[in-house]
Amino acid sequence: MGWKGKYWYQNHYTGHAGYDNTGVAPSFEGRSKRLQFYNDWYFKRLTSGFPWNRFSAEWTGELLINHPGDYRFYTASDDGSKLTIDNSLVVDNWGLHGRRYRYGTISLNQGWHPIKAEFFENGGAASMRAKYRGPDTNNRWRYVQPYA
Ligand SMILES: [Ca+2]
Repeated sequence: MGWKGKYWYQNHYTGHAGYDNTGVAPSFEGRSKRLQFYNDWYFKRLTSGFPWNRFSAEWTGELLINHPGDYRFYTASDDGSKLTIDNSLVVDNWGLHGRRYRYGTISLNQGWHPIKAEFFENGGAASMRAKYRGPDTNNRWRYVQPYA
């Protein structure tokens, strides 16, 4: 269970557009059970040498839905993040900002759904969390825990 994570260490600061990782090999790869990065230290402890600033990440997995229905998702991130499910953008929290919550709702059928989270950190504090609620969680907020 968990997310398959890819991380890119960047060598320059960026603007609202974030970083483009197209065709660039990740600097580090590792799995995380949850996207539960409350602050810089949660990223730093992924591996030695992980940067304080100027990095980006992409996490992927397959989310199993047992009870179909409307599911609400959020990311809380500093700086930008996005959450994509079944190739649909569900949460758009992109851009440069301090910790900010953005929400989105999607109707999901029973079965497996590809899920992807993207993130970038420019400077200052860094954080990233992703939760959801719906029929499978008794409508309580839970960390998204896909399989990867
Ligand atoms: Ca920041």
